[in-house]
Amino acid sequence: MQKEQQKIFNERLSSLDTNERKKLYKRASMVRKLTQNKRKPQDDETVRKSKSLDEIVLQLLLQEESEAATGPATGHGTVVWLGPKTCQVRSGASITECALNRLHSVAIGDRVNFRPHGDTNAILQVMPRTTVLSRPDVANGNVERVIAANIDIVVVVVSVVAPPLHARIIDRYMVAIQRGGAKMVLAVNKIDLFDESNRTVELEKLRPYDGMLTMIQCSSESHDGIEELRQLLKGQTCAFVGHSGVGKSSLINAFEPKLAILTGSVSEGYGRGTHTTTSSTLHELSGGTRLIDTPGVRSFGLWDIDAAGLAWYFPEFEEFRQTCKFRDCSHTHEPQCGVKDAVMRGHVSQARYDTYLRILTFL
Ligand SMILES: Nc1nc2c(ncn2[C@@H]2O[C@H](COP(=O)(O)OP(=O)(O)OP(=O)(O)O)[C@@H](O)[C@H]2O)c(=O)[nH]1
Ligand SMILES: [Mg+2]
Ligand SMILES: [Zn+2]
Repeated sequence: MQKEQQKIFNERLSSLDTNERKKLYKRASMVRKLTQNKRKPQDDETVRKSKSLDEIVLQLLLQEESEAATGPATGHGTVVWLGPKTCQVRSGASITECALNRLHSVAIGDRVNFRPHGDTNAILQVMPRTTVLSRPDVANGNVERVIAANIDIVVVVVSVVAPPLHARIIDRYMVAIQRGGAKMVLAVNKIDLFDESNRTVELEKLRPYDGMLTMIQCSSESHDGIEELRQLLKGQTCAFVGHSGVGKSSLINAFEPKLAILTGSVSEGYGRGTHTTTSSTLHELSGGTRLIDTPGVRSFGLWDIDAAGLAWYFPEFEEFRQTCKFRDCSHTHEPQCGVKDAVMRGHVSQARYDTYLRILTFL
């Protein structure tokens, strides 16, 4: 492969995850087998010059690109459903199925142009995104996975009691949401499960967020807090995210029972959800409210955050950073650190500071 080709090859390949690469190489080796079978045995010259697997991979990638760009767009709309191979694009009342290709990485909420291609449609262009919620791809940490695009609000759903409240994921989402430009609402779901023995323990975990976040205590079961949440989300495009089993789909059903989204169960042993929702869907409600249901996550990694910038995403550190002795203080080992001092004096939550340190060790 020539240098220039190698460069294009590396570039294109680095944007694929392990699974996509595997599939591509499988296809390439099939293509190679087919062409080799077609060749006559005496045709030594061709055999010697036969393409490497990498070259076939590049050829397949470029073929896809040129096929996708064979004419002007015939339609545009918003991606409202995303599956493994196709997505659905809504334009007004009509839905168009489009094939996913390696040229464009498409996210739910994206605004795209498309045109007919073969027996389906090809995406020609993804419009620039106003906001995103991103994380690193689980299989390939160098690839950005956009969980939702062009959202006004990310509703981080946590549950109390079953599964019990995990506050650390709130901190991680807070960082990613600020980075991506959307607003955040924290929905504390399943408050119908509160009783005298667990209420205080669970609410204590939320204390650090008092006054820092818009927080709604709610229950899709008893409908507590649902009206309040409805008012907050009115007319906005919102993505519901969080661990599996916390009740993201149930909450969306509570807003609009006729959606009847499949909901799952919480396993007895581990108190975890069972990953019921497997693909993202944007549901259009009356009044222009759009709610995106996303699959539950096991953990939430951070995309495009560096160690030097992390403290910016902990807004309560701000007033204390001013008194750090060193301007580039990392608030870890330095003497006379305003943030560490504030933690000690109880002005900054120890739990939030611990999350800060924990995230830092992974950056
Ligand atoms: N008691 C109680 N149970 C709830 C509430 N909301 C949801 N559940 C139950 O919690 C379980 C999981 O709900 P889902 O809505 O499927 O959770 P999810 O967050 O969409 O889960 P994934 O799709 O796996 O990410 C179901 O058994 C629901 O009935 C609630 O407010 N109170
Ligand atoms: Mg769900
Ligand atoms: Zn400091």
